[in-house]
Amino acid sequence: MESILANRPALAAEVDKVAEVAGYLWQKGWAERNGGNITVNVTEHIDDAIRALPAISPRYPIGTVLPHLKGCWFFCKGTNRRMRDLARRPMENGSVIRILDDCASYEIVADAPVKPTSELASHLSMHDKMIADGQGYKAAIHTHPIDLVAMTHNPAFLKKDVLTNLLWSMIPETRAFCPKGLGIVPYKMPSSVELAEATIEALKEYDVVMWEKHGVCAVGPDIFEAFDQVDVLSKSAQIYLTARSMGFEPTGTTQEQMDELKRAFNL
Ligand code: 2HA
Ligand code: ZN
Repeated sequence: MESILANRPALAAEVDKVAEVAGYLWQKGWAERNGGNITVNVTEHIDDAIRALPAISPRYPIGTVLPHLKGCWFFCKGTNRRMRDLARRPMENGSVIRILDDCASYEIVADAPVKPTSELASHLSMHDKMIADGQGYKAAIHTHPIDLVAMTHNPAFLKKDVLTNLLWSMIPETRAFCPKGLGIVPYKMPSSVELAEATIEALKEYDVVMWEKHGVCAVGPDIFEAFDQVDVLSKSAQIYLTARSMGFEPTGTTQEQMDELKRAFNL
């Protein structure tokens, strides 16, 4: 059967971006085995012919009710699929789903019955919040950056805004491009609805959310921008780690220098 992407360049371009970012996650060592997941709201690219397609799966519960997702469609990485395989063959390792009218369940529509990511509750909760916020954000990413996850094994870094200030102080760009910083969600069971709820709570205040001893989540207008947020934080973590492994504690930019940046960039 023909792919849903055939003759739909705008939808194909969104899936292409996901594949490109999936490759970066693998190359960075942030995506061991099936680690991490990506979802993109593709509703604007869904035409009447797609809407008429039958489901190719049973109806699955999301695990929570998300009222803003009524009538929405998502491209999702498949559960237990490798990020590096998603990079090369996105439609074999991910699928397009539609949210049903109860806002609490979904079905798979194309191309293959690949069940979405185990973190779907968190991802769809983030999308629900993005729609409520009305800023046109369409993408969510969860990944396992080695440096940032390692930092959460130090209890001192888990206190409110300690890690954010440390990471901001490593290089000015992090302050500029991740202006709301990194929120911390204390350890919770992967895939749980509790994790999803804590994630969207933290996203009210922060750009990126760290799941203690697990990984980060970020959202953005598209998947490139969501990835960039994590990438700048990881760069800061790398600078910190490099200084520490040279045998000294990095001084960091001063509070004054950061305040100056905040004023100059209107952060
Ligand atoms: O999809 O990263 O948190 C695999 C995971 C679960
Ligand atoms: Zn994970």
